[in-house]
Amino acid sequence: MNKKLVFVTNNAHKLEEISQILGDKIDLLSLKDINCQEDIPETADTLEGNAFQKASYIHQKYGYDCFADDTGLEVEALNGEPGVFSARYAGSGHDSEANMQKLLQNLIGKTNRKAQFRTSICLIIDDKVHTFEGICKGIIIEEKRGETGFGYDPIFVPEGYENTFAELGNDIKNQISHRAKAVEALCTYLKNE
Ligand code: ITT
Repeated sequence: MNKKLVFVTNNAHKLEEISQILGDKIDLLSLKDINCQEDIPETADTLEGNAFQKASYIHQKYGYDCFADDTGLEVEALNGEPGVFSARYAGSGHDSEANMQKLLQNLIGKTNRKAQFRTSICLIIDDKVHTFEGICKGIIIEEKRGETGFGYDPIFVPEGYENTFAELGNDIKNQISHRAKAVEALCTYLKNE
C-alpha cells in the first residue's frame, strides 16, 4: 500500500506541482483532505524554521506523517532579499504583482541581476524530522514575461535558459526547479526508507 503523506500548504499551485513530481508513488493528501481549515503559523525567520513550524503543527495536532516546504527568492544585489519574506515582500497578503513590482523597483540601476530560488522541505515521518533543500540559480529580468506558473515566475530566468519560468511552462519548470530538486531529495529518501 502507498504511504499517505499530508502536504502542508494552502498554495494550490504548489500542491499541483508537487503531486505531478511525486507521481503515484505516494498518496498525497491536502489540508482539505484532512479537514484542516485553520491558518497555520509561519513566523520563523528562516525558510527551514517555517517549514518545520508548518509540518510540526500538523503532525502534533492531526497525527499525520507530513511535509511542508518554504520557498524564498534570494537576490544577490539585495543581500538575499526578499528571502523568507517573499510572500509578503510588498506587504501582507500574497500579492505577486505588487511583490514583483517592488523587486523590479529595488533592482533599478543594479547590474548584478543574479538570484536563486531556494526551497526547504521539512518531512516528519515516524516521529523523526528530516530536512531537504533545492536551489535553482538564475537572473531577474527587467520586465515580466510569460503567463504560466505563479509568484515571481514571470521575472525569473533560470540558468541555461533564455525564457522565464512563466514562459517555459510547468513541464520544464518541474524538471529543473528548486522545488523539483528538493522533492527529488525527499523522494530518494522515501524510496530508500
Ligand atoms: P504555503 O506557505 O501555504 O505553502 P506560500 O504561497 O506562502 O504557501 P511560500 O511561503 O513557500 O508559499 O513561498 C513564498 C512566496 O515565494 C510565494 O508566495 C511566491 O510568491 C514565491 N514563490 C514560491 N515558490 C515559487 C515558485 O516556484 N515560483 C515563483 N515564485 C515562488
